[in-house]
Amino acid sequence: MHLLVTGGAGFIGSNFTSMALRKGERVTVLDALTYASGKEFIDAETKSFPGRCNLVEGSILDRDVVFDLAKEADAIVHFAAESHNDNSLRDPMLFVRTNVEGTANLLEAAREWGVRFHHVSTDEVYGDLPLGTPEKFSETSPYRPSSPYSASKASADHLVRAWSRSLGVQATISNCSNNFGPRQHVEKLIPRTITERLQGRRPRVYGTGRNVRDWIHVDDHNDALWQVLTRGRIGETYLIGASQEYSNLEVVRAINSLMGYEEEDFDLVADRPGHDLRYAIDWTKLKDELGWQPSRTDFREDLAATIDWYKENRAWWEPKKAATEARLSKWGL
Ligand code: NAD
Ligand code: TDX
Repeated sequence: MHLLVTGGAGFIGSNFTSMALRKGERVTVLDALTYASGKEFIDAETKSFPGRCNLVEGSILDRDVVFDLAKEADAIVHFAAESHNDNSLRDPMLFVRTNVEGTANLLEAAREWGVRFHHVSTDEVYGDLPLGTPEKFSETSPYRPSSPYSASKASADHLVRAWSRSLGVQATISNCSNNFGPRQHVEKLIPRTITERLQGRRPRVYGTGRNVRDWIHVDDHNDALWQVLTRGRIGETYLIGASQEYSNLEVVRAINSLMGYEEEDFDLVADRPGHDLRYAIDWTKLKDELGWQPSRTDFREDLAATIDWYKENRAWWEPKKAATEARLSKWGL
C-alpha cells in the first residue's frame, strides 16, 4: 500500500510511519513541522528505506497539496492535529482551523479520489467519568467534550461520520486513550516529568493530582490502528485502550522512584481550567471483532524504557524544553 500519513512527523504518527515501513509499505508523510514534530525521525527513515519514505512539508489546510497527495495514495491515515489541551485553552481558533477545517479538507480529497480514510481520534470526545466507578467509555457513549481541543476533535469525528455515511467516503474512526513512549513532546505529562528530573527540577502536578488517565504504549495504539485500517468495517468507530488506569500522582511517583528520587518529591501547581477527571476505555469491540488486545501491559517496565529513551535523546528534546517551560510557567502550570 501507499499510505499518506498526515502528522507523520509527530509523536504517534512517526511511530506509525516507522511501523508501516517495517511492514514493507510505502509512506508519504504530510506534516507542517510545527513545534511538536520530529523531522529527524522521518529523515532517518527516508535514509533507511530509500524510495519508500517521503516527507512533504505542508499543511492539511492547503487544498492543492492535499488533493495532489491524496490522488497518489491508497489510504490516508490522519494524525495531524494540534494535540495539547493546555494550548487549546489559550489559542482555541488554531485548534478549530487545524483539527476541524484540516480534517474537512482531507475528507474532500478522499471523496474526490475514492481513497480509504482512517481518522485518528481521542477518548476525550466523550468528556470525563467520575472517579472511583467501574464506568468506562464505549462506542455508544455520548459526545461531551470539555476543552477546545476535545471539542475540535469531536467536530472532526462528526465530519468523518457524515462524509462516510452520506458522501461515500470509505472511512473508519478510532478513539484512543492517553499514549506514552518515545518521541512524545515534552509538554505532555510523562515526558515533561522525566525531562524536569533530567534537568534537575521537581515535577509539577496540576490541581490535586487525583485525575486518572488510561495509559497505552504508542506501539499498542499503532498496532490497533493497523488492524482497524486493514480489517475494520467501513463506517465504524473503534475504541482503543490498554486498561492501565493510574492517577497523575501515581504516574509521577512511579517516575520519581524509577529515577532514584523520593516518591513525594514534586510540586502541586495550579489546576487546568475544566480539567477532565477520569478517562477509561472499554475496548471489547476491538477484541471481539478484530481479535486485538494490548501486548504492552507492564506499565512500570514501559515507563522505565521511556525514561531511558529520553536520557539517550537529549539532542531532540532539549531545544524544545526551554520554550515549553516558559509557556507553561506563564500560565502557572
Ligand atoms: P503531536 O502533537 O505529537 O503531533 C501532531 C503532528 O501534526 C505534528 O508533527 C505537527 O507538526 C502536525 N501538524 C499540526 N498541524 C498540522 C497541519 N496544519 N498540517 C500538517 N501537519 C500538522 O500529536 P500526537 O500526540 O502524535 O497525536 C496524533 C493524533 O492522535 C492527534 O490527532 C491526536 O488528537 C490523536 N491522539 C493522541 C493521543 C495522545 O495521547 N497523544 C491519544 C489519542 C488520540
Ligand atoms: O506537567 C503536567 N502536570 C500534570 O499534572 C502536565 C503536562 C499534565 N498534568 C496532568 C493533566 C492531565 O490530567 O496530567 C494529565 C495528562 O496530561 P497531558 O499529558 O496534557 O494529557 P491529556 O490532557 O490527558 O491529553 C492527552 O491524552 C489524550 C493528549 O495530550 C491528547 O492529545 C490525547 O487526545
